Amino acid sequence: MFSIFEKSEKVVKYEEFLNNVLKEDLRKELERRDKLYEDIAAHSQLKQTIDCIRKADLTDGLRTQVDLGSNFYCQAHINCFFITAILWLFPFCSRQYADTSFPYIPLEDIPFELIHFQGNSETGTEDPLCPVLSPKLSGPDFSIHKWIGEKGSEVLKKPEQFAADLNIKSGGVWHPEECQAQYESVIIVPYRNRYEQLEIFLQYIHPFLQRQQLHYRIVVVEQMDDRPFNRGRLLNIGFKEALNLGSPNICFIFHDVDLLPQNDYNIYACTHQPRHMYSSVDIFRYHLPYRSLAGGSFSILVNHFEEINGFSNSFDGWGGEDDDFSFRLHRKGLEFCRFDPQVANYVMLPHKKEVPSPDRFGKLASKKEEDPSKDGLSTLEYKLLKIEYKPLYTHLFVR
Ligand code: BGN
Repeated sequence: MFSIFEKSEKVVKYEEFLNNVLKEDLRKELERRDKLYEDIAAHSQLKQTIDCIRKADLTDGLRTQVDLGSNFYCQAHINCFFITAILWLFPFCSRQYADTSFPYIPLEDIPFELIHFQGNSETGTEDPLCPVLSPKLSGPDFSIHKWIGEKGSEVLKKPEQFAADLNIKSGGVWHPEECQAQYESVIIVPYRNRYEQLEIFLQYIHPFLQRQQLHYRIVVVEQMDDRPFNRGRLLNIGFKEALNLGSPNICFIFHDVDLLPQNDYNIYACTHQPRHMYSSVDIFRYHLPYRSLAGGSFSILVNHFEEINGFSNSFDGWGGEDDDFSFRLHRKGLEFCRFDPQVANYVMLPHKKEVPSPDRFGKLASKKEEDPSKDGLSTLEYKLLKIEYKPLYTHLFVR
């Protein structure tokens, strides 16, 4: 029989073993696992790209340009054997080549980066200015996946009721009553056939934007034909039409309907540099798949967007228009920024993956050679069929 004293001595020993040996082993294992996950994500991104190149049936190989740095390029000819070799070698050298590092703006610098639009037209000028950072902000929302699950199955509030409860004006417009907003933004959402997602997006994003004490409007631009979805063109249309709806100095936020920001400190206002709003997304294991990515959610000042002539109108179907947009910014020296991944993290609503457009690679390559002034805002042609001022958004029906 052990005495109580011996027993407690044994417990202490076990505890020491647990804390010093087992927990330490577990920590190392988890670190190893995370490293492995990162490699797998980078590898599968490359594999996808290579599969697409293969499917394009490049019997003659692929003519491309290799970036030697400082804007010097040399002509390269890649054949299928070489592509296969890259795929095999990639796991051994992925860390060096999958460069997704980025000089993120840390949380404490965010207030200095934001552009203030003081005194909007709708609140009285005698009201005090809202603080630079709203006191209503809260940190990362880790319950968001649960919230989405519940909203998916349960009936959402009726839009009219939701708008009345949150004091949202017709057309999805809102500003704080207690102070003058320092930021004024319009959120442009390109859209077709995703009503369930739109409902969830709206009921999530309105309270989010209100906690940030912004003056904002949500504009949904719906493509009303059966041609392939053209995200860039819809965003150009949204930009032009939204300028007719409000002040010419607003900040533009181009936003996909399936993305929900998780952290209130990701302020939906413009920064001095254009900003790619997501630095990490749950579907990419909270990483960025590649450094020049500019898709999903992007904020930009009116003059910067005009300077690059907006998006290209030529990317029919999924993929590439955001890469072209990223290149347009780069060639004008308008490098974009991102907030810290702890702040700029997002959840993507589940949906069936769109079929990527097969000719996006060719288009991207030819657009790089072309002067952007030949395709974009300046050449945009469209028909505005109708505008509806709905309780939660301004709805543009376009063709
Ligand atoms: C890229 C797409 C982007 C998309 C991101 C994230 C292309 C062009 C060929 C390189 N780009 O692969 O449009 O936003 O994935 O999903 O397909």
